[in-house]
Amino acid sequence: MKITRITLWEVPLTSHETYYMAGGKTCGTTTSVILRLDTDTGLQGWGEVCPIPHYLPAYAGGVIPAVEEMAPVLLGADPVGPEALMERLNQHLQGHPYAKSAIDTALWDLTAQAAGLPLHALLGGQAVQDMPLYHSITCVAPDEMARMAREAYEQGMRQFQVKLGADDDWQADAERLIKVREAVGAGPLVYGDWNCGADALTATRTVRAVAHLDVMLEQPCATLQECAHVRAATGLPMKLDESAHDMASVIAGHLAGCMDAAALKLSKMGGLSAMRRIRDLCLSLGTQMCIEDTWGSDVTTAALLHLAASTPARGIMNTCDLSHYVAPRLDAAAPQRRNGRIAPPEGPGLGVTPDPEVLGQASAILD
Ligand code: 0XW
Ligand code: MG
Repeated sequence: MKITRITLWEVPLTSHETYYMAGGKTCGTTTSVILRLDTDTGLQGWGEVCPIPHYLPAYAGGVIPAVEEMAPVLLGADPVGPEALMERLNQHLQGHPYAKSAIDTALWDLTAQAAGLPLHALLGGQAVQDMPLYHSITCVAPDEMARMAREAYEQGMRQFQVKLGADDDWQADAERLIKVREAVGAGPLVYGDWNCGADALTATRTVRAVAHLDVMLEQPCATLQECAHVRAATGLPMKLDESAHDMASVIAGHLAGCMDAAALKLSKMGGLSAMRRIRDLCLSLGTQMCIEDTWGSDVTTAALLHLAASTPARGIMNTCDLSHYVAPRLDAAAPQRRNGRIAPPEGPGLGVTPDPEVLGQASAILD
């Protein structure tokens, strides 16, 4: 099989609930880049990447130029066995894991379609039928966040990510954790995510005020050292996100003793090829995984669901139905949350196909 054409679309995704995070980061309408690889067999592979502004070293406007730069390596190449081709791309262009993740997803889609198998069969085999989801709650007034948590709880959600730090008020952050914890009762997993937005002193003061609660902390500060300091000063479990972005940083997080859990994001790590190796490392280290991506719609969600479904239950803390948070949906038939859980798509490959009407006109065609 040979790749004959690369087509890219830019689709604005609007969050149902504008998403506020620490450090002035917001996510209202973001651009998602959808990629399709055509082949000489007629098979088509899909990929998607949707960076959140200021969230990671990635931006939507960088995707198409980076793909254009990589196109000479891709066009005419055999997509089957994505890791060999990804290695060539890494030699051709260093970095840019977010742009590469869309390509990598499409290569896996083609490889699995060529094999006539659902993608999870190639990523380790289906280990679980469905996976637990978490619900992410935008950083607004504490009572409003508690209401959102209760609503999601009533729909079956049992894991809650509480965004902190958007108003630079540590006492309000303590209240957010207290009220959400109270709203969902004992049992469910509740964690507060600062997205790097706190200094170690402020994070420690906030957490000491809620130290009696069963809560986990997520990426309070920008550096691993600061996060490790907060973990040691408060004794509460911690999830790393922004600090854990490749194999070496995951090992560093483990050695620093502050990585009870880690967020594995496709566009942060460079796609399924890199992420499944990190998934296997986390399984060995005993790190609980959140298998997800930064943002996106049904193509990204399908890719991460296949990886999550091929991960033994002992390693999966949760996964994320990103497409639930945004409109439009790219594929109306793609998986939906049901009772706090979600299953991967069925059929060969990724098992999703974007609706041409939703995609609209292509932004770039490379052949
Ligand atoms: C990347 N986010 C902002 C969106 C996902 O829902 C999770 C969250 C995070 O930082 O963990
Ligand atoms: Mg996070």
